[in-house]
Amino acid sequence: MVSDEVYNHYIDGEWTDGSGDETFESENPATGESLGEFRRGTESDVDEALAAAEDAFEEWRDLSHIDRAEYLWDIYHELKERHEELGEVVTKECGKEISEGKADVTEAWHMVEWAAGDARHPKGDVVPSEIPAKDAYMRRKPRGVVGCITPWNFPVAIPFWHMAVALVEGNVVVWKPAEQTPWCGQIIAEMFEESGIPDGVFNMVQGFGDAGSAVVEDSRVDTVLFTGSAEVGHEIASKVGGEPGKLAACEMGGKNNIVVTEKADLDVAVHSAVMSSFKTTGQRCVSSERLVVHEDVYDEFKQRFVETARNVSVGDPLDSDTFMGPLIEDGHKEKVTEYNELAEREDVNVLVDRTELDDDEIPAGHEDGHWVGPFVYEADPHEDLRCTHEEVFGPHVALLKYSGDIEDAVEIHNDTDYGLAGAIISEDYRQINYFRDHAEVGLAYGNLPCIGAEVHLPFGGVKKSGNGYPSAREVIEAVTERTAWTLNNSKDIQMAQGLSADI
Ligand code: UN1
Repeated sequence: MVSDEVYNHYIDGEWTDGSGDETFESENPATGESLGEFRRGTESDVDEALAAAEDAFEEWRDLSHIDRAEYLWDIYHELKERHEELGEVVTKECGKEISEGKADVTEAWHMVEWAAGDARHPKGDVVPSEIPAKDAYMRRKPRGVVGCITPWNFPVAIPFWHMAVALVEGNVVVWKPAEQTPWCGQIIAEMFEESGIPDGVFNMVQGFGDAGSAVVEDSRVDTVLFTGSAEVGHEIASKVGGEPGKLAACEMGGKNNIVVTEKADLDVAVHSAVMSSFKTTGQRCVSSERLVVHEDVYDEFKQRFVETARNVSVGDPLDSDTFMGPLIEDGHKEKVTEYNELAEREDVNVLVDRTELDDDEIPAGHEDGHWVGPFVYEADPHEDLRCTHEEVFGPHVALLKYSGDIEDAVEIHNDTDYGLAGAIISEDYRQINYFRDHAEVGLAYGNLPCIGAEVHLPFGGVKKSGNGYPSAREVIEAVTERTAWTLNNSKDIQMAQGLSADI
């Protein structure tokens, strides 16, 4: 990008500069350079987008699933063809190292493939009836206008988690991309334009929280899909929850754990923990910030994990040898730094502190990046510390030593308000089964990192991590209504429950 152009919103099949005068810049978090200038959406831009979407709904819903999916297949091919280029854009705009930038695009086309392929699958159920002449079905209908609010950390994949199924099911969409990744938003909107999707079916308004709130609060929106911070998600869920007929599916953060039992293979344990804690610089909602390790293997695990945390490479995310890129923005660097300082005040035992990188660790030309390295400490799992219970969203990791059996480990695992992802590392099937059945999470992993979910599994959490699934295959529940459809194939009115039909 980096051109003189100011990039617009995409509303009703047109690129429009909207009603506001303000613009904002996308910043490369590894260098601080500007990647482009974008219009900042206003309430009135959202209003226009919602009006266009409402108008488009009647015709769009009358197309078949298969015809609607055709537009998505175009986008699927486009995502594949532009894999390298788009992967680089993701990396430049959100700072994830390059294999992650590309994986984000891959995850997006997986989601589109799932949604468009699903157009040809059976929908609903054929249900038996008490009365032989009656046919009974559960059918699905689109809910209408779906408002999508997506985060910066998966700027290509998550928008498709929200939008692909919603569109194939016959809904229309108003989308606000994250303000940190408008360039990815721009490219996705261009793909929709090129697909020839009817005007108003897909609309994008760039901007900040005020534009997002305008989407959430408008009564024309039937479903709000949100992926992002717990703070915003809970606000959305409670606002929308008070409006009859409106629905919100929100997937939020986590304070995710990996349990390493005395029966663990320690190579698998260290590898899984390093991937889960440091990939994406800890900025996945599924990243692990708590490692619950049995006393029998604690010392060896600690020595190996700490060694890796000290040496893991932080640097230019476009360089394929880099393991961790920068944090997304300055404000986030401040937040992570504050949590690292808080941990010290809470008197934990700090094992690795790379809050400030040494000058020679920062690649030339990247001095303005938002750099941070791993921060690792050990703490008492039974103490009610803020640093071991609040989500940091960075490479801030607690080692929590436990003794006893798997029941004790799972009790510690479940001792947070969140419940998104968790993993157990063990070679013992009884421990694995116990974890699978008792870990309070939506995504449970055995002998794997707790990042890297695939799109055809449900993706969502329990407790403070979510209500509903704004993502992957379960999103269908949030974007469709169920109708119980019953048809009488005789001239007689016969009632269920033995009710007399005599008049
Ligand atoms: C997120 O962290 O916000 O499971 C989403 C994963 C990815 C999605 C993460 N497929 O790690």
